[in-house]
Amino acid sequence: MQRCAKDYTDTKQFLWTDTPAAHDVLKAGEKRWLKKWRTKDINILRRFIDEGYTVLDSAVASADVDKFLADLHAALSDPKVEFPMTYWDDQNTHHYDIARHEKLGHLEAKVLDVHVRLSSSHKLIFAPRLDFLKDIFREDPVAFQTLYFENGSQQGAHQDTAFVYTDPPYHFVASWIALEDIAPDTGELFYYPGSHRMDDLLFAEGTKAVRPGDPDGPRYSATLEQFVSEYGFKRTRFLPKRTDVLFWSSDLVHGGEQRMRNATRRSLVTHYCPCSATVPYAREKSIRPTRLDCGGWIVANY
Ligand SMILES: O=C(O)CCC(=O)C(=O)O
Ligand SMILES: [Fe+2]
Repeated sequence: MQRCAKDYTDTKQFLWTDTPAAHDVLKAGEKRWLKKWRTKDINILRRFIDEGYTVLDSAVASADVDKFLADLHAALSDPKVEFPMTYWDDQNTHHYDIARHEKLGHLEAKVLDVHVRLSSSHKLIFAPRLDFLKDIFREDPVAFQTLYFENGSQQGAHQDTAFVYTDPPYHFVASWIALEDIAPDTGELFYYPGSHRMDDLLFAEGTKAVRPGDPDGPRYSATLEQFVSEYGFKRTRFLPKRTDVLFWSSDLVHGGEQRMRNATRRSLVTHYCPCSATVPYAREKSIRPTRLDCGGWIVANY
């Protein structure tokens, strides 16, 4: 893979928090911060700028987690309900399938886009504390992809920019909502603080996004791990309490640890972009975001 410095002179490509000027912007806005900014603790933003991730403790309501999990598990047991999911089987074949309990333990098993199927997900993905996203986007966020994990994904190290696209690029942030206390060895999320500011690694066609059949694809995670270690970034494991929420910047290197024991690791990932950004699938299918009663915006691919 080719290494290429990020061109920060093209400021429109980046969210302000990801630019080298981010701390100046924050300082300039700091006086107004108490009144105008949604984040009541400015260190949360500082950490997001410097480390590419931040954590909000107890950011969603426990009762809302209960309701969401009850609705989801009822849907997965109901033969009349067909939610989509993807996973890899033991023969290394990728599947797009109907989500059922017994398939949730497969490698990278994800139930897709629950935000357009279960209204009880809205209280989680648009919980008031998650308004923090408006400070990063300076406009309303649109939830454009959700992934439910019953177990650890065991997904190799990656940057979401290899798989998730927005126009302008880098214009998205992910949230990871802990739906139970997460124990070690359950395939917990890992990440490398600061890695969102590394040079870009480009695939064979010169893109940050991986294309089907790309010759660099099979070695991508190993190459990225090597790159991260050259920078000296330290691998950190996320062992949150139920209702804690982690946010990561589009280019933060992360993945799922190996599962060393048979235990659940329930979590909900949401990718959000600013209202003015576009997601290719929405443009191609001419679908526009829908506004929910709670004020949040959603769009979905599946
Ligand atoms: O939760 C995990 O194990 C990884 C999730 C992830 O990388 C993602 O959804 O982008
Ligand atoms: Fe990811």
